[in-house]
Amino acid sequence: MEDLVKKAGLGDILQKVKDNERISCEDGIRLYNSPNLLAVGYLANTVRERLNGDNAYFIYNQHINYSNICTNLCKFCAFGKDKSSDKAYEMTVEDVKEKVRERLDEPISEIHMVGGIHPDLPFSYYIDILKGIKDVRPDVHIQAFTCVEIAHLAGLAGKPVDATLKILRDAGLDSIPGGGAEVFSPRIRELTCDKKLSGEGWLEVAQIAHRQGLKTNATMLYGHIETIEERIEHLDALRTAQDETGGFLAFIPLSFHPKNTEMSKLSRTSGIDDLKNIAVARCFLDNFPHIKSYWVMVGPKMAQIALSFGADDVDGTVKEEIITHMAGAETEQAMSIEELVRLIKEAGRTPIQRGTLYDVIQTY
Ligand code: V47
Repeated sequence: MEDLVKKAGLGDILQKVKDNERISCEDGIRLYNSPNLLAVGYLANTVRERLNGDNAYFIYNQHINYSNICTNLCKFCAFGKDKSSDKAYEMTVEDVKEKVRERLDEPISEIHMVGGIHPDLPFSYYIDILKGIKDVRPDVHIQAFTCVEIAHLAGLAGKPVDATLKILRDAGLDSIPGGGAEVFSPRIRELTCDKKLSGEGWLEVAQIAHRQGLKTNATMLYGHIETIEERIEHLDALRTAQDETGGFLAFIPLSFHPKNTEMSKLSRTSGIDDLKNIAVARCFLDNFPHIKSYWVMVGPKMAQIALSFGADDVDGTVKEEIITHMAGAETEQAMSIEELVRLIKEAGRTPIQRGTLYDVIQTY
């Protein structure tokens, strides 16, 4: 394989990877531009195995989207709706509790909860849904509210982000998911999500969370109008932030799904691009412990192959995924533990059911 990498003109990057030396932005761009997927994958797999051996993680989780009403109405999103839309919905605190109650017989360890930027729900609503979940399921880990929502909640609370996070944590918040990062580039934000919190703002919220010991994830929405340079700028900003505050757990590249969005004329991402994003991220984000291939977006088959191209996590059981399915995802809405374990074993990896903070619940 090393010969293949050298023939692909990536021998210098191979040397850096072997020496555990950081690759540069130029190296990252070369990896993206390389037509030799196997060479890029080999480099990523080397980093993956150094950091995570043969481990491949998944989680037993439940997704709850408390409301799709949103004032940002990003062009790439099929989930967010104006309040006046007949497709708009909003769960009451009791509805959220019922969702949790319905699945109390399952060994769910994490609830992943996000929603739109709602124009008029009060701050108390967010506190009440966190407390309501913990009332019904006290031991569950709540990973909720993207950095974009947290900034909005701080506005509602009339307090700095730091103080707002402390209030949310007291109510039951345990960690923050990686959504809302999109592509940090101001050009992309201007063209696709001009009302959304800026990239700098997103990173600032994540770093404030890290400084108080709260773990967060990071994403990048790829495969629309962003350039390779903009992808690398995004990864570079994440890597720099992680050097400073160290609280990111996982990076998840999110493949753009165009259906029912204002960008529906664009095509879905290709398999090559899906694997490249995993592989380049694994090589570039040397300070991120985990790279997740989110099976809901890329499909279980691609997530399985991604385990040899840098990924060490496939997310989890999920169930009732709305955001990607409204944008045309054709994947199932849920996977069982048995399916996840089979998928991972077939890839030659060791399936590990994890908690949110990558604590081992069971090895299969
Ligand atoms: O914030 C919106 C993105 C995100 C589309 O942290 C779209 O572990 C593709 O962040 N096509 C929500 N993507 C999902 C998310 C996530 C998922 C799984 C695990 C984790 C984690 C985070 O999805 C949004 C936005 O960035 N998104 N519309 C679309 N049409």
